[in-house]
Amino acid sequence: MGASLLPSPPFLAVFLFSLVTFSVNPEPALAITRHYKFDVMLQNVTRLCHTKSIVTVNGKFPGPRIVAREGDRLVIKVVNHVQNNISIHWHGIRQLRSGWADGPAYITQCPIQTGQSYVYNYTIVGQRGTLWWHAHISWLRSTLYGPIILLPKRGTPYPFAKPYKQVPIIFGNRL
Ligand SMILES: *[C@@H]1O[C@H](CO)[C@@H](O)[C@H](O)[C@H]1NC(C)=O
Ligand SMILES: *[C@@H]1O[C@H](CO)[C@@H](O)[C@H](O)[C@H]1NC(C)=O
Ligand SMILES: *[C@@H]1O[C@H](CO)[C@@H](O)[C@H](O)[C@H]1NC(C)=O
Ligand SMILES: [Cu+2]
Repeated sequence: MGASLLPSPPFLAVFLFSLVTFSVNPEPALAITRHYKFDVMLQNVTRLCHTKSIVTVNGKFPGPRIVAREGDRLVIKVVNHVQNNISIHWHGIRQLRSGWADGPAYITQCPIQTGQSYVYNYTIVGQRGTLWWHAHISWLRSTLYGPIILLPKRGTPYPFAKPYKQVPIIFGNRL
């Protein structure tokens, strides 16, 4: 008697499928992995009529921006092409179970030596807004930095009117 009331296997399968589809994922807020490559290299940079060879990421000063959505994974390969030891700190990112991706040299990792690389791999959990990354060894942070822009999940509004445009403003020292 009881057995005859159980749904047949195909029905059960369809039911479970719709449960997963509609309850776990009510709207597509799919987290993705975003890959970046940071080539740490020398570059001649001119500011205020003054040219200097400085350590940069990808030849840019200030450095390239990282853009991610909350929930995304960032995989950032840093390759060191300069004579200095390097490490990069992702300032303000909460490293949950990924402490080895935090970046302070001699605290969570050995520095990346000349000709070597390191892959920083972490997810953005419960954070939105604009942060920054910078070198975390010696005084290299004076030229090695850039913005990290954390957008809300797709379908999640900003806690204010949606901005028409974003312009990161970074304050740094004169070269
Ligand atoms: C910077 O300029 C100097 C002098 O012109 C030049 O020798 C050097 O190769 C330049 N470095 C880069 C990375 O372009
Ligand atoms: C670079 O890092 C290595 C490994 O920690 C260390 O042995 C070496 O002294 C460092 N070089 C400089 C110039 O700090
Ligand atoms: C990043 O970390 C995740 C989770 O540990 C792992 O599955 C993935 O393979 C890693 N990716 C790289 C490129 O190291
Ligand atoms: Cu910092």
